[in-house]
Amino acid sequence: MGYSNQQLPTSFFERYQGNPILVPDRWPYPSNATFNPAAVRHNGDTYLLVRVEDLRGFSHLTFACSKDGKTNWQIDEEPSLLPDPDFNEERWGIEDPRIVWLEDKKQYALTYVSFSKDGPVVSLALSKDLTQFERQGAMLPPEDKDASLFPRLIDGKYTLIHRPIIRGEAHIWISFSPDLEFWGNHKILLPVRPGWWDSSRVGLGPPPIETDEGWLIIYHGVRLTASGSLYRVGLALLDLEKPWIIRKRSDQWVFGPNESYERIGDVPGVTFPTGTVYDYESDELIMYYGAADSCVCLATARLKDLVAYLLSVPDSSEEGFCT
Ligand code: BMA
Repeated sequence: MGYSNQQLPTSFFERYQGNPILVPDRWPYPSNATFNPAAVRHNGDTYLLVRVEDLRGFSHLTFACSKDGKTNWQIDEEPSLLPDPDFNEERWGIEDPRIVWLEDKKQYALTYVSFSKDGPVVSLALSKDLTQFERQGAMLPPEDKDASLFPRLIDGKYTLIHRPIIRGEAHIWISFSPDLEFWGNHKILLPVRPGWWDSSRVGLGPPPIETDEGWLIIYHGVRLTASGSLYRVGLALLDLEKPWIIRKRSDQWVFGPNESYERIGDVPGVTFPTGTVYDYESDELIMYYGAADSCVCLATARLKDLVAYLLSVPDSSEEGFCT
């Protein structure tokens, strides 16, 4: 498969000994599950915006904050962001957020999944301070999930990665907008690979990470097995100025369900990363993920190891194509 380096790709990420870091049993108010958090550094602290599933089965979002991003989490006493009754698409809850700092707007962009009888859609909210959020509504039609904006404009356009399901196919797409309102130039970016570990569905994990070699993409890939879906994690590197071009894509997954907290829970066999925090000085990338749709965990890697690994795999021949 073209990868001759001795280090196994699955050894780049090291699980934190204190996993799981956030569990429903120790939540300040009753909840069934706490998982799939957005992650961001703000005023020197790490904030996780955690998906909380209540005891009716509907989700909302609540902040947990820590100085070092690993220990001593302070959780908001009450939900931080509840579904808004003025937005019909949120009637069955809001889920799986991603947050980026939008450099040109000097605001945070929160993309999340809104759920209703019409199916899941990706919604956008903007915030200057992570306290007040201005909802912008649904971005694209259902069925759509797993979305994040890029943190900066690319060729003067806002750029979105998302995962619509079209004719039953669940590929990762990329779309562009001059104003965050009208979206176009839609292209398939990372397709599922029939027969592989990511054959059934793929979806963006945390927001794209800018490196000297390109945008690092951490994505989940799903394989259907006799006992359910297995959610593992793969990597890709997109061209910096033309991110619809895939420079590299890992053949092998780099992370997957292994520990009991990843194998036992509401949905066994799920590792679902949704946020990262990067420390430039130490080169430590902290990846936050939902485990078994039940709790929040973290694993750390060196960003330079991930990029070096991707550079060592053969060039990808796949390039996003217009529909
Ligand atoms: C996806 C999303 C995630 C969930 C995952 C595994 O479709 O709904 O919220 O973690 O399935 O159940």
